Amino acid sequence: MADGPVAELLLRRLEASDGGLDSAELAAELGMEHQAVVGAVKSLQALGEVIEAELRSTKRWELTAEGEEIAREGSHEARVFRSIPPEGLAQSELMRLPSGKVGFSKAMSNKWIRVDKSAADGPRVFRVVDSMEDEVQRRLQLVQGGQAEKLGEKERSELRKRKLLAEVTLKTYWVSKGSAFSTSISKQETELSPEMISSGSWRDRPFKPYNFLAHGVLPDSGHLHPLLKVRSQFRQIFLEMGFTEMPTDNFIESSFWNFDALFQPQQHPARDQHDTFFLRDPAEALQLPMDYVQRVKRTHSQGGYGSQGYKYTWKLDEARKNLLRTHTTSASARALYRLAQKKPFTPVKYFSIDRVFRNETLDATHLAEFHQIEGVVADHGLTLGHLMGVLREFFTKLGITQLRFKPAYNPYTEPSMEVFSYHQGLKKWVEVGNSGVFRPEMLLPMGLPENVSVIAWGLSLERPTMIKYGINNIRDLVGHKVNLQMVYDSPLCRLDAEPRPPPTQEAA
Ligand code: FB9
Repeated sequence: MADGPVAELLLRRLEASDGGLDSAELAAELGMEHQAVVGAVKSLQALGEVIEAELRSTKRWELTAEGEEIAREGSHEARVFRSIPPEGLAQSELMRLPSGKVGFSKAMSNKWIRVDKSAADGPRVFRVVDSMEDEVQRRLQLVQGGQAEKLGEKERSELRKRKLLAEVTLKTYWVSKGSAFSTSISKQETELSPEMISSGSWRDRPFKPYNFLAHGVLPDSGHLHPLLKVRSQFRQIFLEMGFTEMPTDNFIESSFWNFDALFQPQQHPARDQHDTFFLRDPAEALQLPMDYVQRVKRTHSQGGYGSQGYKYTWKLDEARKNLLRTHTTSASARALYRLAQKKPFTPVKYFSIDRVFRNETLDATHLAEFHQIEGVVADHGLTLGHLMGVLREFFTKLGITQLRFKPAYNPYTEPSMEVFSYHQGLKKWVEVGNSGVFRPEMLLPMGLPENVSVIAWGLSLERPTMIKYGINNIRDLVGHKVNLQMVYDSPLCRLDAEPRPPPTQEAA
C-alpha cells in the first residue's frame, strides 16, 4: 500500500487519540505535507470501514510570499529605519533601497523618521526615535507559528490589505475510527481465486468490500450527434403518420428545380448571389425535361391554368444555373413531377430531412447551412383546413399542442401560413415553421390533375434540437467548435418531453 508508513502512523495516532484527529494538525505534528496525510486517509478509506473520514473545510490565515519574506527579513519600514545612520541618509539614496519606497512612507506614518527638505545636498532622512518595534514582522511570525488568533481583526485586516496575509480555506479530514478499525492494515484481497476456494484460505483473508455503486466503464461506442438523434425522431413521427421519405441525395440543384419549377420568378431576390450559392463548375444543368420546361416557361412568362403568370421574358440559361439547394422543396418538386407522370394519380404523403444552403448573414442561430424538414401531402381537394389539421397532428407528436397560424407569403404556395407554438420554457410564442398550399402554376405544368391540391410545410432541424438540448449558440451544436463531450453526454432527448435545462458550467 503506497503510503503505508503514513497510514500506519495515522492509525497509531488515531488509536492514541480520543475521538479522532484532524489531518492538517497531524501533518503539522508529523512535519509532513498535508497532501501526504490526505493520500493515506484516501487509501485507508478505500479499505472499507477501517476509518471514518469527514471532509471539513477550515479557514485559516496564511502568509503570502511577501509575508513570508517579511517574517524572515523584517518589514520594509523596519529595514528602512535600520538603514538610516545617525547622520541621516539622502532621501534619493534611501529610495533606491529595495524596501525604500514602501518602507519610507510606512516609517514616516509610524513617525519613526523625518525628512529635512532643506538639507544642503537635497532632502535628507533622519531617525526620530532611537529604536522601534517591528510589529508587522512580529505579527506575521505569530501567524507563522499558528497563533493567528492572537491578532485582532484590525491587525489582521491591515496585514491582509498589505497583501502580507491571506485567508485560505483548507479542506481537511476529521478522521475517526471506523467499524473495522485496526492499527494493522493487511492488504485486502480483491479477487476470489480458485486456489483460495480450493485451499479454503479465503476464510481468513480480508476481502476489499464490493462497491456495487461503482459506475461501470462506459463501453467505447460511436455517438450519434444530437442533430441526428432528433432527425431520427422526426423520421419516426413521419413514418408513424404514413409518410414516405423523398430522395434528397443531391446538394447541388439546378435553378430550374430549386426555383422555376416552384413558380418562383427569375428576378426574385432569393435568386441572386446574396441569398444563394451558385456554382462556377459545373455552372449549368444540362439534363432538364424540356417538354415540362416549356410549360414552366409559358406559365412564368404568359401564365395559363387560369393564372396571368409574371409577364416577363423567362430565360432557359437562368434556369440552367447550378446552385447549392436553398430548400428541400426542390426535392418535393422533383417528387411531385415524378408523381404526375404516373397515371392514374394516387394520393401520397412525402417527407424529407436534409441539408440546405443559404448565403445568409451568420449569427448565433444561423449558419450558411441547416437541415430542412419538409412534409408534403398530395390528394384530391385538399384545403387549408387539411393543412392545419395535419400540422396539428405533426406538432402534437412533437409535444407541441398550442399552435397559432399567421398568414405568410411564399412564391410557391398560396395561401401560406407561418406556424407558431407557445413555448412553456421560453414563456413566448416561437415560430416553429412555415407552410402553404402549392400554387396551381407549380402543379399543373407538372401534369397533376386539376382537382389535386398539395399542402406542405417546413421547419428546421437545428432549432428544435437547440431548444431540446438547451443550446443557445448554433456553433455549440454544429461545426468545428462543437465540444465532442457534449455529443458523448447528450442523452436521447425525447422531442415530446419537457426540454432539458441548459448544461450548467460544471456539468458541462
Ligand atoms: O424551424 C423553425 N422553428 C422551430 C421549429 C421547431 C421547434 O421545436 C421546438 C421544440 C419545440 C422550434 C423552432 N423555423 C423554421 C422557424 C424559425 O426558426 C425561422 O426563424 C428560421 N427558419 C429557417 C429558415 O430560415 C431562413 C426555420 C427554417 C425554415 C423555414 C421555413 C421552411 C423550412 C425551414 C419552410 C417551408 C415550406 C413552406 C411551404 C411549403 C413547403 C415548405
